[in-house]
Amino acid sequence: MYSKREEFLWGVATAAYQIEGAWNEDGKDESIWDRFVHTPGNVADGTTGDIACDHYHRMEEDVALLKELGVNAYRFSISWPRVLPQGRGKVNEKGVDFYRRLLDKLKENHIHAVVTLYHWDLPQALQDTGGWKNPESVFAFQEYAHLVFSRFGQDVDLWITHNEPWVVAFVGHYEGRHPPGERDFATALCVSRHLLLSHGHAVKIFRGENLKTPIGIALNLSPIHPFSHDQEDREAAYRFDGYLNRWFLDPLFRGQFPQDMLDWYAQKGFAVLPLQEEESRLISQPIDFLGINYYTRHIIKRGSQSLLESEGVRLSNREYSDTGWEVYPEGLRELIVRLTQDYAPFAIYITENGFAYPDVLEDDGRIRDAKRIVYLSQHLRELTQAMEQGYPVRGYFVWSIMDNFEWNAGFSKRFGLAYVDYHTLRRIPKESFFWYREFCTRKKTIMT
Ligand code: IFM
Repeated sequence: MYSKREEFLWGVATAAYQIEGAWNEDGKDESIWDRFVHTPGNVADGTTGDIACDHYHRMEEDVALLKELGVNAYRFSISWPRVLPQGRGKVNEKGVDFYRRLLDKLKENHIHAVVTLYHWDLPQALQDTGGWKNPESVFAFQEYAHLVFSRFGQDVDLWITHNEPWVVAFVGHYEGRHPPGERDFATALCVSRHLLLSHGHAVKIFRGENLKTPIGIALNLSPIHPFSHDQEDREAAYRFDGYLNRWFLDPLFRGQFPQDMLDWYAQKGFAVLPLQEEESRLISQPIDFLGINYYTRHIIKRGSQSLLESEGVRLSNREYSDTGWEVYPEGLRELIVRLTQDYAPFAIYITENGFAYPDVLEDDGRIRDAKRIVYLSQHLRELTQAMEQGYPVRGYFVWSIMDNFEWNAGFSKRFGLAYVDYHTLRRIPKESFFWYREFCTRKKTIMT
């Protein structure tokens, strides 16, 4: 069993809704994503995750692919409505059995299992009573966490409570681009509080179960740079940092929302109650690691339109991925340094890092994704330097092992090391797959 001081994890990551498919099979009930994608207009290319990569039926083939890749860790998420179709109450044993078989297969192949409890697929039954804005959701999550820890506690090597709670709160409840598709800032703030509380409760339950493996949370974090040295641009950038980064980091590591953001939101008519003592203790109880999902930086200047009075700037001389994110490898080390200095996490895992590109399957059967190789190698160089400088990084995960359902962008964005032909569902390793395989093999022999 993996413990807090063991080998470095070189892995790849996925999430249930993005790969599993089988959306209504074997007792699984509807999630908010099932409901959302079945509503026309919500997904750019009109596709759904009903079948996705059909991982639910091809799990063994996919573990064989991981084996072929040579990683020593696989990060995946559990679909809450697959194991608890109504969110609480009756357990779906067929759903539990799927994850049991997956964990067994991973163990058989000597691949460490890294499990995310919540990667965005809330049971629709819970949404019907208010979802994350209802304080009851916190108790439902406790019940779910307890079930998962008690069934799989012995076979998982690293636990992640939430993936990118910022996205859940603000993209789902303020921007409305993800389910439940709300556009209300006060709701988003309330949801962020409930997500933090649910994280705290899950960690408390975990400690109560006396499980010895590490537990943490994965946040989407970015360096935020001001567009110019102007005071107003610098203030706007700091505000955006408060919005994106510090809004979750501060409660988790310091037990309170950042005061400048509480003041800013109050001044804009969104008063947030500071965390009460008990909430603060629960949310900031020690975790074993911080997971960083890193893709890009943000360059911010003052803007008058938005609630934050800030706006993003796109530079003409920089490279951007197919998702419109600037390629900025230096940002990975910058983040690691900053987070260590400001928050001193016990350990850091890069729980996601990857590059979307419109890859093409060529006539000779190859996918020459040279840009992805450059992206990964540059980021890994930064990571290696941070480690050489003594920063406490313990693992790195490429997003993703294979192309998959990229949320409201549907299948239009490809992040995989393996290409998925969505007609035949065949997985075809890209050049980056072989590159990462070589990299992992080399690293694993140097760093044990
Ligand atoms: O696909 C997503 C993943 O689910 C969460 N982090 C970012 C990835 C790329 O957008």
